[in-house]
Amino acid sequence: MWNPIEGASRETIEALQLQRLRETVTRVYHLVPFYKAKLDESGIKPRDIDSLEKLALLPFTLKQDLRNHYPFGLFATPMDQIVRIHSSSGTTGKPTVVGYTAHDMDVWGEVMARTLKMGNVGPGDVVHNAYGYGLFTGGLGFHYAAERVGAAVVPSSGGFTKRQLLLMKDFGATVLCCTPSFALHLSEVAREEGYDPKKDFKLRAGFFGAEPASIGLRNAIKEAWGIEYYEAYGLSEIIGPGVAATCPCGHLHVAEDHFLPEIINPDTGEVLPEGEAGELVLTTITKQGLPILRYRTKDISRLHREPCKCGRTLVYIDTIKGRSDDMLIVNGVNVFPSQVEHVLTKVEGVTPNYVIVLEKKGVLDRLEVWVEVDEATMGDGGIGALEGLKKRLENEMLNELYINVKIKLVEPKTLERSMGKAQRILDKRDVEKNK
Ligand code: DLL
Repeated sequence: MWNPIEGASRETIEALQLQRLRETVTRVYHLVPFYKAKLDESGIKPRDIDSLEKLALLPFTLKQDLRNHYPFGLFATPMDQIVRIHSSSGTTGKPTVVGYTAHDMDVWGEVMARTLKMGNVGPGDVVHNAYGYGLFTGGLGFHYAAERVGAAVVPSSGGFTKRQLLLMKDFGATVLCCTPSFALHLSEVAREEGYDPKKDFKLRAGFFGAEPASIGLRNAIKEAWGIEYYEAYGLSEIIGPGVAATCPCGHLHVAEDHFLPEIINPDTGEVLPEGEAGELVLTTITKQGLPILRYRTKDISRLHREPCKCGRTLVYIDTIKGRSDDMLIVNGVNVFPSQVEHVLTKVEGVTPNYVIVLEKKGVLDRLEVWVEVDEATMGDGGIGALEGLKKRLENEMLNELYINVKIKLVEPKTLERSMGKAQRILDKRDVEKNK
C-alpha cells in the first residue's frame, strides 16, 4: 500500500471522514455563495453535521450547477491560490471548469500514487503515458503519479500510434496508461507493423480507464499484450483519475479518506441500502479550490464493504458499466453499450470495434450494430460463413439484450479509431424527429 490509511480500521477512517466532512461543509458555507444559499434553503448549518449519516441531508451538486457558475463561480479560494485549471471537453454547452490549489495538487498526486502502487509501479519502471495531455485530466494526472512513485514517465499523450509503438519498444516501457479502446488499437497496429506485442515489448501492466470496458475487452487487452490489467476511475469534477483504482484482487477501492461515496436512486434521490445498484454520488472532503458536495456522477455502480484479501479496508465499487445518460432506450427496453460489447467479445470472428446506430423506422426504433470482422475470418470466410456469423451475432444479441438487433459486418479496420474515449453511438432518432 502507498499509504497506511488504505488499510486502517473503519473507526479510524470514519472519524477522519466526519472531521473532514464538517470542515468542508463549513468551508463551502462561508466561501461559496451557491452552497450557502442551498444549505440555508434546506435549513442546515455546518454544526449540524455531527455524524456521517447527515451527509444524506446535504444538497446535491449537478454538472449544470458548474455550468451555471462558469467559469470560476463555485471556487472556494481566491484565484491567486489556484495553481492549475482543467476542464471537461463538454460536447454541448459550456465546459465545466475545475481549479486546484497547491494543496489539491498534492492530494491528487497522493491518490494517483495509490493507483500506480496497486501494480507496484516505482523506480525502474518506464511509464508510457498515452492519455491525452491538456485540459483532460488523464494525461497530467498519470504524469504526476508516475513522478511521485519514482518511475520514469514518457509523456507521449494521444495520437501518432506508430510513433508511440516505436517509443514504447525503444524506451522499454514496462507500464502503459491509456483508455482501453486505445490499448486495443495500439495492439492491432503493433501487429500490422510486424511486432509481436507480447515478445517485442517489456510491458507488464496497464492502467486503463476514462471509459467503460467489458470483461471481454479487458481480456482481449490482457491477452494481446500479456499484461496485468488495472483500472482507474475518476472524473474531473471530483479530481480527475485517482478517485478509485483496482487492487490486485480486482476490486475498485475508493480513496474514501478524500471522497465520500454514496449510491442513490437516480429518480428519487434517496440513498439506497448498501449493495444495491444506483447512481454514484461523490463528496470531496479535502479539496480546497473546488470542494463539491454530493456530486451526481450519473455513473451506475454499487458499494461493497466486505473485507478484501489485499488488506485494504476502503470501500470498493462495481466497475462502471455505463452512465445513466448513455443508457439507450430502444422501444422501451434499456440497453447499455457495454452489453453490446460483451456479446461481441463472446463470439469468435469479430473484433470489439463497433458502432451502435439508432434510427426510427415509422414509430419504432431500430438498432443496428456495425461490427468489424477479424482478418482471419475475412480471409477464409466466404459469403456463407459471414452470413452464419451475422445470424449468430443477432441471436446472441437477442439473448443478451432482449431486443432485435440488426448486425452489419464491415471489413477489418474500417471503423474509426479514437485516441481517447471511444465514440460508439450514432443516434439518428432525434435528427429524424426534427426533420
Ligand atoms: O475520464 C478521468 C480519468 C482519466 C479517469 C483517466 C480514469 C483514467 P472525465 O473526462 O471528467 O474524467 O470523465 C469522467 O468518465 O463520470 C465516467 O462516466 C467515465 N469513466 C472514468 N473512468 C471510468 C472507468 C476522466 N474506469 C467520466 N470505467 C466518468 C468506466 C469511466 N467509466
